[in-house]
Amino acid sequence: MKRLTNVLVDDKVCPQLQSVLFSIVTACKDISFRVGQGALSGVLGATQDENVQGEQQKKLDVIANQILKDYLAADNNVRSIASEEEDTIVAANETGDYIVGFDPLDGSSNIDINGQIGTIFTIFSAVNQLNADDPAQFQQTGREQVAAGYVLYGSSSVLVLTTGKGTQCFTLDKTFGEFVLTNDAMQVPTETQEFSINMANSRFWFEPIQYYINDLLKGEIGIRKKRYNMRWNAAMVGDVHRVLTRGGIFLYPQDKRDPNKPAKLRLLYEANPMAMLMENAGGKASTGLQPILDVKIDDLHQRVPVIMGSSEEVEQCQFYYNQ
Ligand code: FDP
Repeated sequence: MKRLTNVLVDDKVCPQLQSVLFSIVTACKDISFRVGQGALSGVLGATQDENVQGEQQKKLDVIANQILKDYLAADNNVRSIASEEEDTIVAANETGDYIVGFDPLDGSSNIDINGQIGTIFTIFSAVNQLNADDPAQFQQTGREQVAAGYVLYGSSSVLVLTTGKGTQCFTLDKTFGEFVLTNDAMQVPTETQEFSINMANSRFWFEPIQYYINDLLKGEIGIRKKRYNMRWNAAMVGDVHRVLTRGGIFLYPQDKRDPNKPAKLRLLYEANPMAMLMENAGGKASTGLQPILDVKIDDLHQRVPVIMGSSEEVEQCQFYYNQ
């Protein structure tokens, strides 16, 4: 049985980065406990407030955000913080070597129904010449991430992490409160017969996705010559975990619903970390036109189309864009 601490030492992760990872993981253990308490600890339901993206904040969004901010601000290795629930960058420690972005509680609509939810995080090196409160700290591409991961609060709490070499999965052993290595090299199968998309948006999609999904729906009598099944958790963290575990393709494409929000998922703290985990497990992650990890972050809350999962299936989907 290998604990997270030992894995990071064996993988020669530098002590400063280890410290940042432990701050995040400790916060997530706290969040996991509160999620598990549910209605008993008064964390369910909504607040009266909206975040910068105009979404109503759930109580657990606010609580998880505060827990992460408190742990990270107390870590001298963290220079700046960006969160889905914060309008702008949060300065932590001017001398910190790392900057951290996170979605404190992904899948908010699942909170009150006891569905899958999670915390997604990304870590970059800080830019030395820039102050901690300068949003340009995050103007990097996903390729520059030094670590990324998520904690899924499901039937068990799992940490899926990459520090660059591969994608590892740890399960929280609640008897002694530590994450224990349960898969040391996640591998996404290259082929799949399972897709994941919100079909309710189909009339708003652009042509490449209309045609691609239509061909999947035709099954064995269509051009793809095999029957596809569909799954939708309405929490990216749950859908991506399934794809990382048994293959599949997860899509949240650009659509025509609201010209001000052409895509839904955020690049910095949703798409990028998931893309890094996916690529390091042998999968692919694309906007349809380019790898997600090559898109430069211009704005902390920038949105991006997401197509990720089994490599051959993502390539098939990209074919419809190329045409
Ligand atoms: P949510 O708004 O509930 O936090 O982060 C956005 C996200 O969830 C993803 O986790 C999820 O994949 C998607 O939005 C769900 O979107 P739909 O409302 O279209 O189902």
